[in-house]
Amino acid sequence: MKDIAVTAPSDSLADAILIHLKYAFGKDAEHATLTDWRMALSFAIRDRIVDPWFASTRETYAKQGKRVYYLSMEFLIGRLLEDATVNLGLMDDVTAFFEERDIDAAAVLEDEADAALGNGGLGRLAACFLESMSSVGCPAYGYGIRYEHGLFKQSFEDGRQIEAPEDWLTEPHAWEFERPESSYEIGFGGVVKDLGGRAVWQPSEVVIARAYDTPIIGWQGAWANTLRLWSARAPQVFDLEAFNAGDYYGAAMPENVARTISRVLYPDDTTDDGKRLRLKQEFFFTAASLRDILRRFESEYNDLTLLPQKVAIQLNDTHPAIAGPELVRLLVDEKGVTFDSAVEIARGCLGYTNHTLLPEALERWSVDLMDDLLPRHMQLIRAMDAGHAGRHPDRATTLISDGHVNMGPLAFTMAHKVNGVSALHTGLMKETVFEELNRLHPNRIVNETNGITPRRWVLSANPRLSALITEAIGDGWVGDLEKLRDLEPMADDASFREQYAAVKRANKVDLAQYLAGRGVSVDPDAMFDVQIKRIHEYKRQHLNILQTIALWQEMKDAPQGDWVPQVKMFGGKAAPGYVFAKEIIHLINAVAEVVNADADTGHLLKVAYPANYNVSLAEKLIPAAEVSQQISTAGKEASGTGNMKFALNGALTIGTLDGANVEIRELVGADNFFLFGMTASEVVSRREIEDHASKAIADDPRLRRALEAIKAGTFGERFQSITDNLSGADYFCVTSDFADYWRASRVLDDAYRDADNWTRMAVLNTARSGWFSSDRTIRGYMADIWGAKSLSIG
Ligand code: 26Q
Repeated sequence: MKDIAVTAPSDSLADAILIHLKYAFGKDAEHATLTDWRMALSFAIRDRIVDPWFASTRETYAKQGKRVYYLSMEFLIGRLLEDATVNLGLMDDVTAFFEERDIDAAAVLEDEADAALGNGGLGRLAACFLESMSSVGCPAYGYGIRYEHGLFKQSFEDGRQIEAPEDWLTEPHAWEFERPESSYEIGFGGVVKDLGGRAVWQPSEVVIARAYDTPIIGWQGAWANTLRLWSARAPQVFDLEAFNAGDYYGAAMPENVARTISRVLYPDDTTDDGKRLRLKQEFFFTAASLRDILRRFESEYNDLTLLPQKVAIQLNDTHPAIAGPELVRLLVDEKGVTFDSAVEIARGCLGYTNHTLLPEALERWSVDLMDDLLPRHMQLIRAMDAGHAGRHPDRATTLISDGHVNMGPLAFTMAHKVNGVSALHTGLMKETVFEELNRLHPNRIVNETNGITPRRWVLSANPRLSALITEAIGDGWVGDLEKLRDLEPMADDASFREQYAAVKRANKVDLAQYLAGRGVSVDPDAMFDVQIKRIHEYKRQHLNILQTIALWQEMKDAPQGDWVPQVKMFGGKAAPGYVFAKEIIHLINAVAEVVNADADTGHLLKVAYPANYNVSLAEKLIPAAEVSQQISTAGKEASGTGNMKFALNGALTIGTLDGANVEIRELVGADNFFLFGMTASEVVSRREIEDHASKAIADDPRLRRALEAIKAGTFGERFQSITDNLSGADYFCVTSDFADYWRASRVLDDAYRDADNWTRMAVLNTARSGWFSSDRTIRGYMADIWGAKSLSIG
């Protein structure tokens, strides 16, 4: 249906902003607050997204294109306004508009709260994918949960992490459209009745899932997809009977209970498995999404066997793995398809992405809980398990074991393709966790190395570098990042290097100013060394801080020595229940306090740990970084995506052969990457050596001295859980990798002394990292997994 010829958004962006300011927010320019300006601008920008958004939908219907549905518990989006403005090519207009009025445009953009609907890498990947799917014109929907509270806010008290609830939705929010007409009843619990051979699930509890749509505009406004987030509410808002009986609180109970489901994002907490509410969240958004997908499909087609030709559903880890059983249930119980055909149809649609091999992070749900909450699904899972057993009688892998449903194997068996997120990780999937399933289904596992969107992580986050690149090679790189290769010859051009170095220097000055505002003063001439990511033992922030302690000790021994002045920066949150990770945070802050107050070494070393690391802080840190710390225990980091952002922005990596570091090193060249540490297989054999940790400590006087200082109380508390762990089991091989890490760090210091050659290496990192665009990753998924084609609205 053609929409009515309503007037197009006013040609002048300035007029549009002022009209919204006046008529939507009731303000004139003299009295507008930053938030008024931000909202007026957002509406003016949003207006310009709506037409391409409608056009994209129409084009998908017209071409009967295959649609991709990306199901993810997390979308770590950050701010949207700048992204949308940049993608529409309107940033210069916006800057000019505010300049004319003497208003700080950056402050207007920064007034927007981060949408922090994710924990870390997995959620940020989903956000990069949304942007890239729109940029390459892949017809797609993101489906997730509209959490009222995103990831908790972090602050430090006496160096310890304190969590506070996050509140993004209490700020005016410009981007979503509520869709009351797209609501579904989602059931839980109850019983399964057998009505003449037909199973009928009669849930005991029902909540409503209501859709909220956010348009996601691609590069140059070429296409727009939808992020559809579900919010939970009660079928009956109000218990009138209770109210009339005088129970005013009780009357609001149904609404409160139902809303709990979309109230808060679970912080990645490997220790808190088995949480009933978490399982309810998973089923809630998965079931609502599948109903929506089927409704859309049935509005166009009436043959369910066509589903795999028209619908691709990607599971972002196992969090939506209940999609397998739920889709089978819908097909069998509601559409009358046979069980075997339903399984085949579902498998034809589903793909599963694995993001971790850590055994404690592989989801398992107790059969008792599942029987209680999802009785019909549990029946179907038993039937699937039996089917699998029937076809592979000798198999050891089961969907159900020790009273638990194994969500990894469930997702694997219900998907036609299963992918890892870096070459190394995919290889390890085949050798370890999915060894047997890979043998039974040899072509199912594929690799899709992660990527990042260049629009957010270079073009908007690093405008100075972007301008320099565009001046050198034109602007084609933004939509085709491999074009950065054209910069390679310029690594040998002294004047280009000088300009490149000037960009980095200016970004460092900006960051130094920002940090000063947060109470840390750092010298922009020092080397900026950054480790930003969730705090986790396998990521080994404690290896970094131990090396920092050892360096400080040697600097203090000889403060007049020829040291490379440096700032060690950290950023990241620990899961609230992860006690050891919180101890690491405390240690870093304790070291920072002592080191930063040391007058002997003040000109040489500073430690900065700004609290509440999030997407917006990453956008400030990465463009200013010179050293990227990617030091996980080999075999543990599935991919990493921060590592790619740093390389593109010209930071040199010091890292292990883990995740996508391996591919970064291959691409940028071993000479331009500081490698250290054991390989994944060396790690496995090292652990078998009893006392590997105490041996490593005995062999390394620097490590010993650093640990002794901690134990002696140099940093206040004695951090016994950390020192005990490191001299005991040291599962993550911090001590064994320490000596080589120290060596590589000094090689890196030496390299930094030759500023011009350092810049040469940095330019080569930028020039050779174009492959890490998430556009490339998305095209890979489209070709290898989804069988989807790009469309365009020309
Ligand atoms: C599980 C159960 C209960 C509550 C929370 C969770 C949970 C939530 C989030 C478990 C895991 C996550 C997130 C995992 C994650 O971010 N993995 C990272 O994914 C990135 C994208 O592929 C990779 O680059 C990283 O290497 C990987 O660690």
